[in-house]
Amino acid sequence: MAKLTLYHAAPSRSSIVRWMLEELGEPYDLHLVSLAKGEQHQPDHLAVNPMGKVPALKHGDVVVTEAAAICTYLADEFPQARLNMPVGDPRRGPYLKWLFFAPGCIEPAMTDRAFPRAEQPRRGTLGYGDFDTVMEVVAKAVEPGPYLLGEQFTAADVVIGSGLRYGMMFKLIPERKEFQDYVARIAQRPALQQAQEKDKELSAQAA
Ligand SMILES: N[C@@H](CCC(=O)N[C@@H](CS)C(=O)NCC(=O)O)C(=O)O
Repeated sequence: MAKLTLYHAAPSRSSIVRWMLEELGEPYDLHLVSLAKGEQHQPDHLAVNPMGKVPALKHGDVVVTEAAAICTYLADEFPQARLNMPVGDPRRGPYLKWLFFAPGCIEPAMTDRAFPRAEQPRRGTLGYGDFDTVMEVVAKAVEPGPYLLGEQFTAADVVIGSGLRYGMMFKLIPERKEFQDYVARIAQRPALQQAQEKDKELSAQAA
């Protein structure tokens, strides 16, 4: 089987992919990248991810970057883990919507809120519209539970769940009851707990 290698720094957005890998239960290697030492800008890393960022994933000869794309890729490559929605399943539409919604709407809405622009663009020019609508749409989606698509936990929960967890941790997302309840549910996932435990050990070693 082709080897999986995660280019990782803990804690960072590559922790999203580490959680996804733990959910898959497939063996993987880590290639640690010290962001503090600027290793992400060194030629050997730029050859893997010309954006100079983590995460990146190597699967055999395939390289995938962008956390949400990596999670989508892994879910489809390892369907036995039932973290994807296969082509032909009507739930694949909303599943893909949520995988794109995190980097396409939640993240830019959070960033714009954290670093306001000198001049606020018209709502129609922003792909995410406005912060409050983004929050309302996500809150309504996670409220029924247990997961975004109902009973089945998917890669979309890894991606959206990570965005909500980090957003609330850094006070960039309101601590609404819908978000708190959803984040509390996903915090019960043994794979997330394992990923966090392993990342904690890594951070301690690096300190
Ligand atoms: N759009 C990318 C963002 C990745 C990203 O910004 N990673 C940060 C760590 S959280 C990074 O590598 N920063 C180092 C740098 O930009 O120098 C994704 O979703 O994977």
